[in-house]
Amino acid sequence: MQTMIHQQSIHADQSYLVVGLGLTGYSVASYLLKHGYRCVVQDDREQPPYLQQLLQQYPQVEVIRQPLSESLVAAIDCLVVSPGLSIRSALMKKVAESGRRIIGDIELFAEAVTQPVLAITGSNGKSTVTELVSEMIAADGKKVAVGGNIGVPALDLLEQQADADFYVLELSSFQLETTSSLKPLAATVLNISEDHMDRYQDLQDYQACKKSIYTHARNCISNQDDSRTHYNDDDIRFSLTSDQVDFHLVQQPETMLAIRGQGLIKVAELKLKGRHNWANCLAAMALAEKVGVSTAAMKKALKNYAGLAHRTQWVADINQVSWINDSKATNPGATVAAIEGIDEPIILLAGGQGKGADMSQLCEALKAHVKQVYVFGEDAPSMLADWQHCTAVQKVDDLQQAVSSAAQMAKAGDVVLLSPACASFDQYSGFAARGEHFCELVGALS
Ligand code: UMA
Ligand code: ADP
Repeated sequence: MQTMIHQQSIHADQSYLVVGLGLTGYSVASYLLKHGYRCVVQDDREQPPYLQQLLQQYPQVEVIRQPLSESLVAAIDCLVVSPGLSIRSALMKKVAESGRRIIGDIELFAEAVTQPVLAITGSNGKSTVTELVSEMIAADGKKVAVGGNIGVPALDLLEQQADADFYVLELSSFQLETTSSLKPLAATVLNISEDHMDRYQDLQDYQACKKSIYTHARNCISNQDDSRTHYNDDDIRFSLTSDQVDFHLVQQPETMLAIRGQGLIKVAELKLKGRHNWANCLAAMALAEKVGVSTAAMKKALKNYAGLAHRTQWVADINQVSWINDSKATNPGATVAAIEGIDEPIILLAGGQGKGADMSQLCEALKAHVKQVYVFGEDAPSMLADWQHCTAVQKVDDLQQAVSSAAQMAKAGDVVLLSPACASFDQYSGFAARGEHFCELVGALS
């Protein structure tokens, strides 16, 4: 069950406790203090990441370095909790039952924003769609501010890009859990597959958090091909398989992205590769249409957008073997999409923290396309057990050993794909550090 979140507006007479001093906590505390609200900050880690920055800016702020407790929250009206922290602990449940508000930074953003918002969630493709739709809006000559889970905290956008015509937010399920009054002009759930199963009871629980993005949305955009994303019969739909929806594919005679039967651009003209990216493009077109972007601007952005680093990113061709960095694949669904998008025989490098996901869902794709897997990291033993009946799998110590083993085994025409299906935090500071390490290791091979 979701912890109750109370709907109320920010009030000067309320006292706020900012829980967690990472990027979000720093952004929230700065926002509240700048606007004169009473707030204290709590983080019991040895080195809260943004402690120094906050104290430099606001030397008087009280930062509590003890664990959260009932007595600590007794005098507080509202807790603003960082997304990396669960609001489902026994203590948080008690706090909610006592009538105190538990919100996140996106709720504060929702209460303050005056311009239209586009909101994007889903298990995979969020960052790609967020960037792509923002490029479309910019190509149409409008000012767009982009943030949320993609990196810039939403409240920072309000402070730094107050003149934006539109705000485009990537939202994680964690951020949605603590948001109740966001009213996007258009919202989408791109797809749902297992992720963060260490924070949710089951897939339904996770799905319900994701779909809460639709609650107050003026336009709901869902994926016809994934019924878990559907809201109701009024949804605007995109699809790779049906042409009975607004945003779809046509063969004229080449495959094109289309809007209600009108081909807009050949998929061969896109820089983004892979069928999953065609779905991302269709979703971005649907969002862009709702903010009045012209089809010419959509087409221009679609033609130019080359995608983000660490998402099925080509790194090098060495002795006719292609090396691909898909470090951002932090769940099985993303890895399946990467594998299915490659026609050549694949050597897969995977592993890290599985976050409770069922890795056996990769078996079909492994059987069909992957000749060898090297697994590493915290959950390598269970991945080995889950996959050894599908293809050849070998456990190695780390990414370095995985790369050198793959280099020895690869033959001309193969693709070596880093697509871990796992989070990286057991060995790296994040997916970007893991992807950069992979690029360095590949660079050293050539
Ligand atoms: N933590 C503690 N104690 C605390 C506070 C945090 O141990 O008191 C830990 C958390 O458990 C977590 C880490 O610190 O492991 C970071 O948590 P955080 O809530 O402080 O994170 P921020 O630095 O504020 O970054 C968050 C998002 N991170 C998470 O949701 C974990 C960033 O998304 C996001 O870019 C940023 O806010 C701005 O909105 C990152 C992410 O990994 C990319 N998101 C997850 C994902 O995409 O799968 C949801
Ligand atoms: P997110 O922000 O949701 O993590 P990204 O756009 O950063 O999404 O992509 C993350 C991973 O998911 C990458 O490995 C990428 O190749 C894969 N991916 C992107 N779009 C999709 C999609 N529509 N379906 C499945 N996987 C996808």
